[in-house]
Amino acid sequence: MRVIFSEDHKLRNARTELSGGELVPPFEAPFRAEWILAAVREAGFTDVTAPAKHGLETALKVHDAGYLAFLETAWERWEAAGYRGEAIATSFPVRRTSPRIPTDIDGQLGYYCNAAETAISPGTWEAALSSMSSALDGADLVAAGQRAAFSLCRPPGHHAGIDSFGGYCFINNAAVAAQRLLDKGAAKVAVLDVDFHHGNGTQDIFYERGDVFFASLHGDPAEAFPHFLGYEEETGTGAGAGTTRNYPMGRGTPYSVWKVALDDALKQIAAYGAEAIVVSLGVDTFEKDPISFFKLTSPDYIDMGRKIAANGVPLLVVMEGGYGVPKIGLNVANVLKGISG
Ligand code: SP5
Ligand code: ZN
Repeated sequence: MRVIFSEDHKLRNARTELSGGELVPPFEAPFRAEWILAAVREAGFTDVTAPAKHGLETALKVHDAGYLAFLETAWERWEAAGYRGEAIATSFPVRRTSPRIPTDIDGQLGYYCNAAETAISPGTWEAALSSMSSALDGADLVAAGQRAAFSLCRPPGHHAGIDSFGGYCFINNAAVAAQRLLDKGAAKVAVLDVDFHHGNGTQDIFYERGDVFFASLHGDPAEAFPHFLGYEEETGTGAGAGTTRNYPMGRGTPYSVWKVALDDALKQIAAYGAEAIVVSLGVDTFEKDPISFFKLTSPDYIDMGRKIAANGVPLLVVMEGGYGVPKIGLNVANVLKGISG
């Protein structure tokens, strides 16, 4: 299985994350990608290539053009305003506010933000572009007939919506990859999101579309980030009616329970008739994850990979979350092993 990975991920190296009212070193940091790359190599996935540089053509089909233009220059505008810290949004367009888009950097930062833990820092845009490029190259390999590919994306993407960043995500890599698979000839694609957190950005992007089926297994939003989306009753609307499925689960969920939801999601995806599956792979379901509350163990990830591959359609695995401990690398490698059989 080919691994697509860009060293430019390191350009996303924020100093701060707003957590528990404090500015702390971000959980989503460069060492994550280094741990994961080392472990997948160690497990025998040694065919690692850097992605080509891609433009925004595909991203513009899943994101708002004004949002991408904002992201591209947000850091320089913030710096030009003379601020000393990183760009953290402090004011938000909530219920009963004007739909107008402000013109100043502070207003736009809040307008395009869905979670203030995530600061924009120098290099964030360039790193997000490289991450998107890894996803696009992976999609191209799958479109060209590969049975599976792994896009080792960083920063992650699944919390980035049509026009908002947050949850450590800026460009929705999985959504861009799904769009690319459609553009290369697939009629129907699925995104299977197994990250601990609900893929609110991906759901937002495809909620009214019938050409992408979105299924997410995650911590119940009543008690977990991203808090405001991911309930069972959200199933899509308009042309997308019936093409979203959510599996919220409670504190302490072990693999024996989690895998029942996975089986159902895979059954729904097969019934839908997806020609390829983009897997939003977060390993923050791990028992030792510092910000999550499921109880998966390292061997469980092998079985997860086997189950996902059993659907028989081509797979593009896109890296999302997983934090805190070097074992995240082993857990990712185990999923790839399970997929490879
Ligand atoms: C890609 C991804 O996994 N993004 C996750 C972003 C979560 N950010 C907010 C986390 C807040 C967690 N607070 C948990 C406290 C545990 N003691
Ligand atoms: Zn996550």
